[in-house]
Amino acid sequence: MGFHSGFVAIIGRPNVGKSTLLNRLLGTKLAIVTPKPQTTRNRITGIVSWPDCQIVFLDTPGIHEGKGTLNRFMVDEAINSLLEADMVCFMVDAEYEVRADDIRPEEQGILGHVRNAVRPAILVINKVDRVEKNLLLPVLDRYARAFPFEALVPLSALQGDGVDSLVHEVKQRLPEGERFYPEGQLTDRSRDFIISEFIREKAFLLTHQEVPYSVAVVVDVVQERPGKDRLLYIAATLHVERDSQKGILVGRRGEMIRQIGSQARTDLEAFLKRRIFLELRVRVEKDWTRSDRGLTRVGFTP
Ligand SMILES: Nc1nc2c(ncn2[C@@H]2O[C@H](COP(=O)(O)OP(=O)(O)O)[C@@H](O)[C@H]2O)c(=O)[nH]1
Ligand SMILES: [Mg+2]
Repeated sequence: MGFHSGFVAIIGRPNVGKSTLLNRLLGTKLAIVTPKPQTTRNRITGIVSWPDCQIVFLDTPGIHEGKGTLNRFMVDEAINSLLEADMVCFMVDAEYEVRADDIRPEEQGILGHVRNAVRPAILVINKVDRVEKNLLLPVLDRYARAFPFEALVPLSALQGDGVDSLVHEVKQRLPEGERFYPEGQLTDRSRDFIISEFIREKAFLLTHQEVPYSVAVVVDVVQERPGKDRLLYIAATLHVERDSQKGILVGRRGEMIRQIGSQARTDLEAFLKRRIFLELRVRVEKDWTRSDRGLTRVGFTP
């Protein structure tokens, strides 16, 4: 048998566990995960290589009905990923599904996108650690009737159960082809992008209400600091939409931004496997989520 390879988009509503699955597949934390919906804003590749196969998974923002330029950008990222992919993993949340007695309009809408893209699809029912297994039968049944899925795979992205079956189902359906990336490469995203995401995750986790949704992080400098401890110096700017949000992000006597910095540094040191000096500043880019120009100014490339 020859070498197989392909792109596989992971799509679904916000918060179903798409990024958690990507990290599980990679065996390392690449995509940021929080309990809040709409954590992921860009399409993020995670590359998994075997001796006979390479799968490029595309983690995507959740598909939802959001207003504003940023939300539209996010949904476009997800839908465009469908068109890049050879196959689709459509993810739903077991905990929600076992209580429902029908497929809700949001999921129907996403199925419509999969249908339009004409891609083979696997249904992934995530978070099965939260439900009784026998309650899944009616869920499997109604999704099997709604769409000609190639396979239906219940799993727990968090705990890992069922993830091997998903890989098995995907592998056997991939086209024959060459590797897209060298073995060992984890993502096609730049180091600066990953750094900015790790910082954004902490801001997302530590703030509330609309503030997390108004933060964008741009890495300004990444510089080797020669000397005996070989520090990597990183400077980044957190952009917010309004002055009041700047106040919250900086915090009383700078406490909040210090906490964001210290937590981000710990994760970055683990990811980059070296010591880091991290300097953060906060800047207001008025209403950046509301215009293309705003998005561009805080580092989005449409
Ligand atoms: N219990 C449980 N929680 C999960 C599982 N997968 C993800 N989560 C949680 O669901 C939340 C959203 O996860 P995330 O990966 O960010 O979802 P995304 O928005 O679809 O990318 C986080 O709090 C995760 O820890 C799972 O298999 N079981
Ligand atoms: Mg995500």
